[in-house]
Amino acid sequence: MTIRLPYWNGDDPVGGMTIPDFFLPENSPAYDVYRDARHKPPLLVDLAFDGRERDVSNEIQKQCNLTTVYRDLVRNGTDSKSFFGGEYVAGDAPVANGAKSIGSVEAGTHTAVHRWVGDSTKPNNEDMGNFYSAGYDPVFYIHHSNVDRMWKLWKDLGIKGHKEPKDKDWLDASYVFYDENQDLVRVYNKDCVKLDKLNYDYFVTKGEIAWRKSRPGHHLTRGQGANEILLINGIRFNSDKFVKFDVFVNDNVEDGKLTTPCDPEYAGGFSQVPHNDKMKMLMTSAARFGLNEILEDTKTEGEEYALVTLVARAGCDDLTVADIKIELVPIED
Ligand SMILES: [Cu+2]
Repeated sequence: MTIRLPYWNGDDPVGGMTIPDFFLPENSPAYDVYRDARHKPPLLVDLAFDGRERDVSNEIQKQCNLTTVYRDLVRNGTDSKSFFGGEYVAGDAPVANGAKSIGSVEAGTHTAVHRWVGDSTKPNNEDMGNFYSAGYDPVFYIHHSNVDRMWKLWKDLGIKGHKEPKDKDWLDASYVFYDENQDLVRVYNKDCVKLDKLNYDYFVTKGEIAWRKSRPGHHLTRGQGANEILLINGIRFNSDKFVKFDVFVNDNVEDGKLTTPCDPEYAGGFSQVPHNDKMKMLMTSAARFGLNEILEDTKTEGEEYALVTLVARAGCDDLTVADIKIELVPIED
């Protein structure tokens, strides 16, 4: 049996950056009433959305989106932990203690699209903007198919360090799902790491590689000995709200110029789709940002100190951070 799962390649500047037409007519089974009414074509998706409208030209939005994808897949996705996030291994409780560390494939464009599609006039940004309701919107499935595709694009870059986790406990961790007969089936991480085993693949889309050339002012570099990584540890936050803070490195905040996700000083953001609509729950997590390119791009590689600026964007009232440090992480072969 062959099935096709559509995906929304919101990263593709050739026609991909608006909600696909099929999901728009009110009589379509793929329509959902709980979406942000302002975010319809021709408006382009903002892949770094933090809850505020950007009001920029399509050309600038396109460029910002490409830089954002580049940041998720290259600059911040330097190794498996930085890209996927901390490992849940066999025996871990999934949500109870929060994620060990968030990955760029989750915290970046993934969460921004959830928030951008969800209805900003609803208390919990239903449907796409909240964990409990995201799956009610058919857009959820084309969005998450594309998150899977990001994984493949990340691997296909052929950059050293872009490897699956090898930890046996992670490979043996499993989840149960209902199959088409409503029987529970157990699925292991190790069954999901090889696309040929899952037996699916993606079309190559027209603009699919556009973001690869979107490092600010530079070309793709590969193969250095180690990655310098900025770690923000012990992030404690209220998980029932949309939370986002942005991270800037060596940003000259006094020059009065507003730094945007298009600028090289923008390291990325920490954000998460809220988890619960009623209960207040404190979660802890951590975030990792690749520094190799950012230091080159801001021409500050030789300096002894790096200035790290965190800017609260949404839901940060109760947020605390335990520790900020820089670590040199060897690149795995
Ligand atoms: Cu999601």
